[in-house]
Amino acid sequence: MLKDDLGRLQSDLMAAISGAGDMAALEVVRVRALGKKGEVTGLMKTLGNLGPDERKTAGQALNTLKDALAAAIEARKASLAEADLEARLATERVDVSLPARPDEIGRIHPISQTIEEMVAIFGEMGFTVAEGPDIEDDFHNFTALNIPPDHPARQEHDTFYLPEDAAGSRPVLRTHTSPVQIRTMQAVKPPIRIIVPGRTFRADSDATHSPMFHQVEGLVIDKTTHMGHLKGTLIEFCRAYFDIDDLPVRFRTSYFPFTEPSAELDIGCSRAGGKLTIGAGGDWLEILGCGMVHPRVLENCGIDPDVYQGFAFGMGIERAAMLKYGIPDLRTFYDSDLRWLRHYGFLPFELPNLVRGL
Ligand code: 2NM
Repeated sequence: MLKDDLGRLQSDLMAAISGAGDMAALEVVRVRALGKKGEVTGLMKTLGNLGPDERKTAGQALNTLKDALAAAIEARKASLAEADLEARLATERVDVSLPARPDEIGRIHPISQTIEEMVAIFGEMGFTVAEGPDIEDDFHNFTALNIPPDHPARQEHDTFYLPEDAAGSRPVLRTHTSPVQIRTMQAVKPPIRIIVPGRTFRADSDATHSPMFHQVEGLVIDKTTHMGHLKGTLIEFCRAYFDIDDLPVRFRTSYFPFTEPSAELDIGCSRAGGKLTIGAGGDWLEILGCGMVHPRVLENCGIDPDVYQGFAFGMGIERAAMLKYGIPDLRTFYDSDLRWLRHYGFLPFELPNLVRGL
């Protein structure tokens, strides 16, 4: 084995490596040089026929060659990969300043749209949006809201409990957004005027219940806030949301542990011929729950009930969206079905505002 032969082999293979135009061609060269039946591997196998001194020199030379080839192949691989990436970046370049293509435009989910509508209506009245964690502790989700220890809502059956934490208490997935009202009352001195849209969780799943759903709740606290403010705010909200100026509304006595007195608000509707029409006919449809915040709830949050009082309300967003937009099945909200979204979704440029109308 001559030094010249090795030199020629090295320059041949190096030329082949740098000439390889893609990964496949490079792999062919690698197999030809270093594969089981490759040229360098073949020479390695002949070392056994040499005398000890010759074997040592030739072995070292072959190893050096092998290392040089392997390094050259890796370097070529890296530069091919980079060229590949450059080519893809060049062909897949997107001009983000171009207008959206009308046929491929995305849609706003009806839940997002409904939240935006509610935020626009309450925003006009001076409410701001508050948010809080999905995972809550027992105090904020139940105790502070005057929900007693034996209340059915606390049962395993209705509430998703998480494993016990280090302190021995069990966090919950919030069953309503009211813990955000509690956190707000703990943190800020009244006057308070907030709405709280967000995800809520209850262990319930059938045609009209989803284990994850959305609520909007609201809270107003001030020194002279009274039931008249509650009625005016919620009647105005319903008429704006359903866009019916003379929408019939009635308040029906109810019970919640966190409000006293409590009521549910019904809106007028017709069910003639099995078809639901909002705003017409002699029937009623429940739309939200409300009441004057219970003095014990105020106290639990460090607000003096002899100085402050207020009202709160809550409603389901999916239900409100289904009623307004004629969406018949709750479960379709979470299917991520693009055909459904194209049908029931909203264009991004149609986001609600009260100037143009909802
Ligand atoms: C409802 C109905 C009535 C409510 C009460 C409170 C708080 F924190 F202020 F006590 N937040 N939300 C409330 C009252 C919620 O949902 C049907």
